[in-house]
Amino acid sequence: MEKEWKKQCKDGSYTVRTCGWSPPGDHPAGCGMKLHIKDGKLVKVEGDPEHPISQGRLCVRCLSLPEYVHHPDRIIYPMKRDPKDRGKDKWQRITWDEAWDLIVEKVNGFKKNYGAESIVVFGGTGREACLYYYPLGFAALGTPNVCYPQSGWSCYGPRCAITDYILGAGYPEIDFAGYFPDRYDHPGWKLPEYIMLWGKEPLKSNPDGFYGHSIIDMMKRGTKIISVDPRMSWLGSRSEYLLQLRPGTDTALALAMLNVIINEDLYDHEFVEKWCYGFEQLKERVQQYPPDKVAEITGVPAEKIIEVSRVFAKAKPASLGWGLAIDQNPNGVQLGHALLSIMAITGNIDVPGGITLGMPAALMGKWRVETRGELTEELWDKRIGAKEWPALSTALATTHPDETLDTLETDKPYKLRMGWFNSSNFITPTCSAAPDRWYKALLKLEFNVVQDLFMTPTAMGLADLFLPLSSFAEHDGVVLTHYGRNAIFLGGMNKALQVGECKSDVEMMIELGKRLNPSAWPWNNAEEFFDDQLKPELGINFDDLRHEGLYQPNYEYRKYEKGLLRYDGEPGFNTVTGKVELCSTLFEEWGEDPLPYYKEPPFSPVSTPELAKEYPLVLTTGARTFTSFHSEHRQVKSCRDITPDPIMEINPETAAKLGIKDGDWVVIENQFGKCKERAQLVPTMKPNVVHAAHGWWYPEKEAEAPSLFGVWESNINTLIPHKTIGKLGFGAPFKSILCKVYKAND
Ligand SMILES: Nc1nc2c(c(=O)[nH]1)N[C@H]1C(S)=C(S)[C@@H](COP(=O)(O)OP(=O)(O)OC[C@H]3O[C@@H](n4cnc5c(=O)[nH]c(N)nc54)[C@H](O)[C@@H]3O)O[C@H]1N2
Ligand SMILES: Nc1nc2c(c(=O)[nH]1)N[C@H]1C(S)=C(S)[C@@H](COP(=O)(O)OP(=O)(O)OC[C@H]3O[C@@H](n4cnc5c(=O)[nH]c(N)nc54)[C@H](O)[C@@H]3O)O[C@H]1N2
Ligand code: SF4
Ligand SMILES: [Mo]
Repeated sequence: MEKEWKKQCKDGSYTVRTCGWSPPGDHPAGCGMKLHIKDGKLVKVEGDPEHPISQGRLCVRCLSLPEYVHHPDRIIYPMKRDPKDRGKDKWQRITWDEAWDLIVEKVNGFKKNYGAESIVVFGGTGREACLYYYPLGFAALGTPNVCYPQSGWSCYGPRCAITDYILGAGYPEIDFAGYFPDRYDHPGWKLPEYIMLWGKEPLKSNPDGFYGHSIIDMMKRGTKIISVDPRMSWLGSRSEYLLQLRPGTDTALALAMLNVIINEDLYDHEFVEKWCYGFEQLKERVQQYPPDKVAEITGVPAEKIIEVSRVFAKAKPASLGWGLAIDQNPNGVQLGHALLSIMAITGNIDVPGGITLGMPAALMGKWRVETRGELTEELWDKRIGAKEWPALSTALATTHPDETLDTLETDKPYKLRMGWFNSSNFITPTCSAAPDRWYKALLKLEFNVVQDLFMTPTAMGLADLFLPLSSFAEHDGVVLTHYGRNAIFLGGMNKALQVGECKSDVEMMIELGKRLNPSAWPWNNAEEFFDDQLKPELGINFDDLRHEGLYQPNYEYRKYEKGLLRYDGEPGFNTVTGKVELCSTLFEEWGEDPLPYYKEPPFSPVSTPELAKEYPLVLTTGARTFTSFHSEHRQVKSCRDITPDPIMEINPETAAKLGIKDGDWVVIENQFGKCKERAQLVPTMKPNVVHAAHGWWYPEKEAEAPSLFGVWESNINTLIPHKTIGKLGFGAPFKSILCKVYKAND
């Protein structure tokens, strides 16, 4: 890549090269781009063709960045409001010093009178903030209660926990040659013959550390796709095999694939013998899932299950992209277990073109979870829901989300008093199930701080203090793919301009940390902080990264043979048995079945047939769109012009029976709640399945409560129940619930 990161022009304008993260929302995709600044304003964004991963490609969310950065609705100064005026537009501009003084006074007061555990930090997904809200809680505010509020922690955490317990390794990612500067030409890399995309649509989602368009790069070179998805996505329509299963029945399908692969002797004997634990037990278990029985459960024909199992097992190498549909399923732990078992017994783990596993030591990021060392054991023991849900709290340093709502509602085991909303606008239909209950419960908190860029429904409804956040164009940072769990590369993020008095998460965290707990916060600015966080073995500091643009670490395959996965340096996997646990010792210890099994979704035509008479359609929600990141981008005109309304997809024949035409506003309703969206007739949808968009609010509507920007009108999460979670505490039915649909009369 070119070494110059800032280019000055004669007319005073300039260009800054950077890697994207957030805000606005994005998982650490880190696409390369050039930001053009003229007269102090961001006027244009273009893709950077020299960036080895994105190679000049950008999506509409970055292309429309100038509209977002300079949007008239942006909040660019700190503001406060009297708690009695929550929900009213009665804000008063204050200085940063006044904001810090108020926070310090409140935090010290709550700590002294009620203990630090009376404070809770809420954080959302995948944005830069997600590296920082743990230390904000543990090392600045001093509380053990950091909460990711999605019911059943149904995003990424379950997949990471399953991987920890079954493989003892970092996140398993499709090998897209991202570690190597020469990418697909790298001599040690192999093209996957097949990639199975299971409940994942990476062109739109680019999740966690995976640049989705790499799939297209690989398809152009010959890779074929298997799509396991109740909908037909763009990639599904170009796949060799589309397994259009009934939502939520995935685990049965995965077990049937194991049945075929094992019974037809299509597995890798050497890998199984050397590196797997519990094969015989698994073999016995999968006999319960013959393809014809599973065809009835899933709606996928038995011949197709058999054919795909054969094709996948014979492909060398084959890869798997497992998506959000694994997490948003109370039976998802078993699904993840079965999928990793497929990858293991077909010999596709940690081999070129298979799935890669992160190295035990991340490239940076020691402050993230390790800062919990700032808390005493006594305080750590007070973490909400940790004792009740050991499988969750062992892998994740947060509270249990559903228990946190119970605590807010009941004041048990103690009363929560202060909330800090770091990167979660969660009364919109994003992070939480039962958002109406959360909203009422959160109003009980005595002091709420919101850090954001826009006045969101959450901020308008709940905040007493609003701290203005800078976009990634306005701050320095480091893009850390997979948050360090499988760091494919590090991207240099360079500040191009300043807007108002906005600050980044890191800048705020350092300033607050210095005031509340100075010994844990020795750095004076973001650059000092990043210099310190980058691992010395890398031999680069922040300035080097800024100039280089990207750091790709290279990759070591078959780490289990070389003693590179275990902390003791022995060959094998970092699990209890030192092997891939097809039969899990830890699940058994936690009272769960050690082998994967299928369980019907909690509400389905099979598990609740009576209910299905009233609510005959299976609803799946939240498949990503290019034009928004959860609740974000609704005020960005270029994005909204493409997606002006929330869309519900429905089969044309089903719609006709219900008297619904394309473009009609419809009500989606079940026993928990209702939501209004616009019908789109999609011939590839199965007749009994509908899909509804999530994350909708209307920045153009009335701001004040009860409207809160129309947040209750199209709030699909009011249909998702609280605490309908899996046995180990993971997974909730965001992608499989029952509903009925009818034409809206207004
Ligand atoms: N029905 C349904 N619901 C779902 C899903 C679904 O598929 N279906 N998906 C779920 C999933 S997987 C997730 S992860 C959650 C996501 O839920 P959240 O992550 O809570 O997303 P948002 O509600 O959009 O809130 C994020 C807020 O953070 C702000 N923000 C953006 N970038 C930054 C940043 O870098 N720093 C800080 N401090 N703030 C930032 C944004 O402006 C926004 O207001 O939604 C879940 N909700
Ligand atoms: N543009 C954009 N990108 C994003 C986000 C965003 O909001 N916008 N959010 C980010 C976040 S937090 C996450 S977690 C990732 C998620 O990204 P992905 O893992 O790609 O997940 P989704 O887009 O929710 O869903 C992927 C597919 O799962 C299918 N699906 C629905 N129900 C089921 C089911 O029961 N079984 C199976 N097998 N498939 C099912 C959907 O039809 C969809 O095509 O995206 C991230 N990236
Ligand atoms: S995926 Fe889209 S929003 Fe994310 S960095 Fe790349 S271009 Fe920007
Ligand atoms: Mo997510």
